[in-house]
Amino acid sequence: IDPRLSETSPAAPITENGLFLADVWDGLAANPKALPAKYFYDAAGSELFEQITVLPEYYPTRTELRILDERGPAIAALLPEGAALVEFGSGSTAKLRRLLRHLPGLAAYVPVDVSGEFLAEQAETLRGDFPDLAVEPVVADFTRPFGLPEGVKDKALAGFFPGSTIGNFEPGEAGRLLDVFGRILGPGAVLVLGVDLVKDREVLEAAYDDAAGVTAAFNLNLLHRINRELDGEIDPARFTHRAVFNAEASRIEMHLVSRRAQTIRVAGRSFAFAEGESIHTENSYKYTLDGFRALAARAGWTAAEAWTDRDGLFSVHALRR
Ligand code: AVJ
Repeated sequence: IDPRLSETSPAAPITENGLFLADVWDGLAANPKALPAKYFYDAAGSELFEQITVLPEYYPTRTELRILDERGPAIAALLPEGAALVEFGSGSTAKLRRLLRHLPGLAAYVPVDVSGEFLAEQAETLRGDFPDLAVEPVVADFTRPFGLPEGVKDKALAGFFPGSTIGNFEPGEAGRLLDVFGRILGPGAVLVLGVDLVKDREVLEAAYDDAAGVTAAFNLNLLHRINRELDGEIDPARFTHRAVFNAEASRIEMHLVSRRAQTIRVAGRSFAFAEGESIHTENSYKYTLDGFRALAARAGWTAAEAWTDRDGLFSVHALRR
């Protein structure tokens, strides 16, 4: 018997939304309350994230793009001629395009994402813009081992994991993920990834609590999404956005804090909140250059090079298997 189903609760249906509901029920019943950050990205949340990436306070995206622009030739020099590039969780193609400019010899591009629809669209536009590049999408959850397309198995392999997505994983999980990437890419592979750096609390907290309130809207959209998709009866106005740098754990935490004591209902199940009680919605880990190299080493990767911007805000690492 599934322990998360109490006698009075209806069983969560086993559908895509059933998983979302099970995660939401689990998270709200937990102590402390928490929800998985992956649920931020419905259509509205993805649109809000795009807005976050151009906020004056949110330095990661523009800084990483600048590093890729400036260091493109150096990155290209590390990749073997005729390699295939595997991108784990392909978001917008903006970062990939920065790299492609410097990789005329690239034989194939393999975007990996859970959304088949998104992948197909993305592959179409890329084929139009780079007619000589073989684009071979794989529909898969990149956190689990998956098979590469036949056409690239004989090629030298490189991996690309930009955006500091690695920061959303607990350090132990991040190590396991890097190990999975290593197993998929095999010996001799190069992995290029973006990693956000530790810095002053003020800079970090502003990046996750911008003056225009876009990050607050992004965080609160999770409650709107629960209302839309899971028959939730939550009043989002009764929660506030909080972003705080937890220096001991070296991570930004995002929370939705209950403004008052209240009970919320989601699909027939109730959850009580004390005033000031929070739902922990995201961790975004920040590393030092050496701290990240050590994590990569434990996962079987050797640090080849790392590039940062002038202000030391963000890093792009090249690792070798
Ligand atoms: C997409 C996980 C890299 O942690 O900076 C941005 C997500 N959350 N603002 C990050 C995010 C709030 C972002 N990552």
